Amino acid sequence: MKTKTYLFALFIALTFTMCNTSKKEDVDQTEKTPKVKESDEHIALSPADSLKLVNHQIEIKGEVEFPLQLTVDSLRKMKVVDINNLKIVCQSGAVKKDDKTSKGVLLKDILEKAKIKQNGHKDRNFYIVARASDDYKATFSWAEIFNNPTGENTYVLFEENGKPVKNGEMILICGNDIKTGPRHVYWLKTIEVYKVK
Ligand SMILES: Nc1nc2c(c(=O)[nH]1)N[C@H]1C(S)=C(S)[C@@H](COP(=O)(O)O)O[C@H]1N2
Ligand SMILES: [Mo]
Repeated sequence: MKTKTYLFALFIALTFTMCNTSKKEDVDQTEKTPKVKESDEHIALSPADSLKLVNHQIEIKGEVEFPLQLTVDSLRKMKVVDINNLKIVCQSGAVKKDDKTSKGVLLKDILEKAKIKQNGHKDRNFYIVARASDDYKATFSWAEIFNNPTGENTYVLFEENGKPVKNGEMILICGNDIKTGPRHVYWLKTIEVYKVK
């Protein structure tokens, strides 16, 4: 009888100890977790830091026959399109920019120059990532660019309202999106072509 009481007491004691230990761990873990930065936070960069993000050329790479490096000058030698009334609207609904006139080259023309490596006409499952030097990115599909009106309204811009673009030298923009902010990539660095595995 005594042994039973003793064992029972021991069981209760152990249970409490274990509960306390796990609780302690929980508390420790939350204390160790660093405060996560809000991913949609707008960080104000110093002029010097934002200059570091500027690229004088963009690279077209990945699943292409002819990887390219394009500057504003090389874009000017391609088929330049005048775009009117381009509004950049954030996902929040805020109007960020209202360009009366802009100049750019169709992403489709750039990708045709680089020539996506396709194995026959059924090989169409590619995606295209436009990436900036701050690692902001936007994604397009092959079908959107080559078999959809979106392809006729997606550009690499180099001029806005008669002036060079701000925040880098080239911006990728899709004029067909409902909110144009998300696929407006400034500090453009690379256009990467990937095949769906
Ligand atoms: N490289 C880069 N491009 C970017 C962003 C960014 O943080 N980095 N922000 C995007 C967002 S959320 C919007 S709404 C538009 C306009 O942003 P702005 O207000 O910073 O000009 O650009 C987009 N392009
Ligand atoms: Mo935004």
